[in-house]
Amino acid sequence: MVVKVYGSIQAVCPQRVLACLLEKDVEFEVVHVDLESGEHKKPDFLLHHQPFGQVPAIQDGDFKLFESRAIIRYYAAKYADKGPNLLGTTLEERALVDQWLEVEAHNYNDLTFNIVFQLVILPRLGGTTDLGLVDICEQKLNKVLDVYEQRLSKSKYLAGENFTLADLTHLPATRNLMNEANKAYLVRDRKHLSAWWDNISARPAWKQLMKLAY
Ligand SMILES: N[C@@H](CCC(=O)N[C@@H](CS)C(=O)NCC(=O)O)C(=O)O
Repeated sequence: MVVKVYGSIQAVCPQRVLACLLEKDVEFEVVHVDLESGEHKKPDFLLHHQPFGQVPAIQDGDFKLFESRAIIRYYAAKYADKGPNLLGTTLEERALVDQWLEVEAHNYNDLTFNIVFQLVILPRLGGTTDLGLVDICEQKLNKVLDVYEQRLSKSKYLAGENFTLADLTHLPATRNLMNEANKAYLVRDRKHLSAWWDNISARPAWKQLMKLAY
């Protein structure tokens, strides 16, 4: 049965899920949820798919799940023997994958989101960019990225020598930060981070998603 992914193919969190499904070569259908008209806040969507009014949510047969990082963990485990191993092999490698998934969720995501929101989304909605906030977020993000740079000077990928969910989870927001908010220098000014980005963004699954989305 084809997996249904509820969301917009251009939104960061659904893209995290779609990148994972493409890596695993799992057939899916995107059920478009129109964020601009607030479809994700309507009672039907809240009741049947995501009670907090956000995307993505999936339906896989009778099974439903929301929260993009829970969904990618689910598919990486469900299809552990199909395509690349995205969870790590040893107990320690799996723990490192979890660690960097947490770092992305708690140290990286909000800062990149705020920068992209202020510079790209808010002006589109007719709002005024808070450049002070952008500056504060950028300063904080610089410190976070220094940690990434140090880590990536020691291993090819965040959790070790293999591409895993730890890297995949960073793809959508980093693309937005670099391409939409014109902040590519935050990555390009760091040698190891830049090489990591070139490497992970060249993956066929990600390139396929970019073709579908833009
Ligand atoms: N923690 C949630 C966050 C979901 C989220 O923030 N989704 C965004 C799109 S990337 C959204 O639905 N935004 C509209 C809104 O929050 O009203 C997840 O990872 O699934």
